[in-house]
Amino acid sequence: MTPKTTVDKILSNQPRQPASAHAVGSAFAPSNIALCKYWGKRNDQLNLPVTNSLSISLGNLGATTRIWEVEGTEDRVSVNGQVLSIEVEFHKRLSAFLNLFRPQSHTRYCIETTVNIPIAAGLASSACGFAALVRALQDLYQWNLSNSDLSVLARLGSGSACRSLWEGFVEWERGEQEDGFDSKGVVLDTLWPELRMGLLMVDEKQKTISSRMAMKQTVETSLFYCQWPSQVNRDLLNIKKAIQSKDFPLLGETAESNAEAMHALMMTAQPSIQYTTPETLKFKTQIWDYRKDNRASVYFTQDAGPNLKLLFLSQDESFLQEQFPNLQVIVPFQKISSQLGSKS
Ligand code: 2P0
Repeated sequence: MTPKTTVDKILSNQPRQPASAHAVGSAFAPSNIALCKYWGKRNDQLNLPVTNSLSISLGNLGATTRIWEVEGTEDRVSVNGQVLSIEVEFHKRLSAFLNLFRPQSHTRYCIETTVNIPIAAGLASSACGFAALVRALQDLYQWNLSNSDLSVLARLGSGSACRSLWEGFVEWERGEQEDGFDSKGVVLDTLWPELRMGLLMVDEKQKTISSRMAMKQTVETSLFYCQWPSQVNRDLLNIKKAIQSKDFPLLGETAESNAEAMHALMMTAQPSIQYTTPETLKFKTQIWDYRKDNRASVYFTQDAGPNLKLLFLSQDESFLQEQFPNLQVIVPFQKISSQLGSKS
């Protein structure tokens, strides 16, 4: 199975042409932050992971994408109003992904994406980018695919994108099949309105090594990688237990320890990979001190970058905003809660 055969199978009963020559597809997808991380693939071509992972979506923070067909020799891509050169890595990756969907080999696309979170700073912008793109393609071609099918398509663009098709907690089930049709997101049926996530920017610069490369390097060279699946299995059980019983310390401790283990693994890759800066470590120490002194029940998680995402409950929000004036507080369940409220 290749990405192309996967797409053709999922789209076998769907329109492959836009409804009209001037049709435009448009869609939003939220960003997601993993509480139990995806770190390592068993199939690089299909983005099939070694383990399950579990994330929380960021409500209104994410990507909004518009797409339409154009004449020309190249796709035209703009991100936050800036046109990307075809030499840029992200342009190449997007065009390669769009090759899977073009009705004719000469079809070209214009893609306009607006992302309301810092790009490539470890805030999962490629995840919401690819999820918004498959949703925009669904809108352009008027497919009627389920979120589950769209999740498989988004995974082919970027693994973690398969978790960005839902709000709230989402588990990416690694699946067992070689073709990857069972490797997709599944939403957990639990709301936690008091939960908060705080974005603590340490550095907005683009990362030095992409997560894709870092993941590959870790799997291929770390002697400790064989320990990772058992850490994930244990952490997933605890995170799901914590979500069900609303046990916040268990959720925080497990998510923090899972992120620290992922970064420890990277350090044992050859050459060693280090996203943590002295500034990151300073913030971590501050967070550990708040817990130790019972000043706040706050934990962190960290992705492929120096920035931290704090996990806490609404009761500690004002204290943490005072301590970290630049903290961007996200209420992950606000959007679902207000949607449910307006329906009732
Ligand atoms: C995650 N990350 O679970 C982990 C934790 C970063 C750190 O998924 O190669 O951009 O496109 O499948 O999804 C980032 O990796 O990698 C990621 P590809 P992706 O969120």
